[in-house]
Amino acid sequence: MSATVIDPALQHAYKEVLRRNPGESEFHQAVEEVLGSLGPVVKRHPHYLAERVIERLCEPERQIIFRVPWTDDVGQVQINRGFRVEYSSVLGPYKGGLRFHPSVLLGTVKFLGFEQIFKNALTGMPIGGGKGGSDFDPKGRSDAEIMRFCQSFMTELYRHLGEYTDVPAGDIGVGGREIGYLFGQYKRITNRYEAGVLTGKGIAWGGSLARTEATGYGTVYFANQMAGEVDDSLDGKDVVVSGSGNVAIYAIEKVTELGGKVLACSDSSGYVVDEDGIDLDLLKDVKENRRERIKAYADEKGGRARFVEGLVWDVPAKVALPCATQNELDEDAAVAMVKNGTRLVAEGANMPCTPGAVQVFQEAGVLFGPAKAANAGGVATSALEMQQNASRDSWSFEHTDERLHEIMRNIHERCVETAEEYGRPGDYVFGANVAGFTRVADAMLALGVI
Ligand code: NDP
Ligand code: 2IT
Repeated sequence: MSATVIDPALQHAYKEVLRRNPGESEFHQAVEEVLGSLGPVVKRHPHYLAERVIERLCEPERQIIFRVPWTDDVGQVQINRGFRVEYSSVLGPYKGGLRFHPSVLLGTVKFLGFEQIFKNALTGMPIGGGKGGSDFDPKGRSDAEIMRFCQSFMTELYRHLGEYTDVPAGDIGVGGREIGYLFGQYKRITNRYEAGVLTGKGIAWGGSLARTEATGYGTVYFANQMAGEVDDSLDGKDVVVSGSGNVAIYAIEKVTELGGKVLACSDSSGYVVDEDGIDLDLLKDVKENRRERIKAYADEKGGRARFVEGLVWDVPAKVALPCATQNELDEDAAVAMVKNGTRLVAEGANMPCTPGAVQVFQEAGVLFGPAKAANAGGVATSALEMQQNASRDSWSFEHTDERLHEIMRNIHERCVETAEEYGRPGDYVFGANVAGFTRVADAMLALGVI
């Protein structure tokens, strides 16, 4: 089952994407999802077709692929592949994270970069779209190995970066530690303390308070806003979160603060369910400090917590926040969730729900918040970090968090209004795609044939 039907006027553009990017199924999926919303837009604004805006947006401005050689702790040379897809710079410097995970291929980075364009546009901030990463697997590697890898990666990438050119940040497998090593090498090669060239930096050396929390908090602000549309909130709700990384941990923190109860979270080995609600201090200790598997949480917590090798979506809850990775929630899981009483889904991860799952949720009347809207708080706070760096200032946690909250309210409003304007009330997928696309397309036309 596929949720997406592409308007005949856009079929040619989509077929060209398939032809020119063979085998890149995640990229195809991301493009199909956006083009699936644009039929009514090009009918109303035919100049987007005449100016070939969609074909232009389907082709990244620049794609960089490079070798990353490094030496492991036993003296063995290792070779990885590095990527940076500089997708669109019409709204600002390329902006988007770096992912270090063995599954990363060019098509993965392209799908993430494509999503990033519209997400960044939705924030209303001056940031273009890009994404990068490597098939390097950080699991089980020592700090020294991570450092040598990051140094080699940056030795190649630095020439493409700059605070006005391309500004990477974290994503899966890239957090504060990696950003530190990457920034150290950039500074060393360029002989410039150019803080705004990377975001997600440490607080002591140019980072922004609330950036670590921002994606998870922002997703929950967005989910709460969605619930508000039906006179409800997350207070008193059971919630299931997938993943137990950066996004998941701070989504759990904010849900708990707002009075919800997170029953379960996961990693790639399985999930823990804790009927007393996830104990955040223990989770942070296991995952952030010790970098252990999620099973350690259940082993140490005991009581009503247990580890299960399976899919976290088996745990019934009113609210679900997928915060791990793409296509982690499929149609079968969605059908079971609807049966089990799930009423709201907000995507903390990028493209975690398959098209079939999205269709199941939407047909069942489940409120569904797509990634490019729901998880935009991370990159928006990166843009706030860039603002602080540009003015050599640092803001309080409260101020930054309030700005984040306001940005998420605005994104929510933009999605709701755009969906209503086109006669699709409550369709956040449509609202996010169209509002994001329109901002990018109009800027592109203003800048000429680029
Ligand atoms: P982390 O590396 O901190 O955590 C990733 C989590 O997802 C881990 O629990 C990991 O489990 C799990 N996971 C990753 N890959 C897989 C897989 N193939 N199968 C099952 N589980 C998997 O990453 P983040 O929390 O930063 O990112 C999570 C998601 O949020 C990604 O989709 C990312 O693109 C998106 N995102 C991140 C933002 C940010 O600011 N960091 C901003 C917006 C979106 P394990 O440890 O077992 O691999
Ligand atoms: O997917 C995302 O939005 C991110 N990984 C964050 C990007 C950023 O530049 O902060």
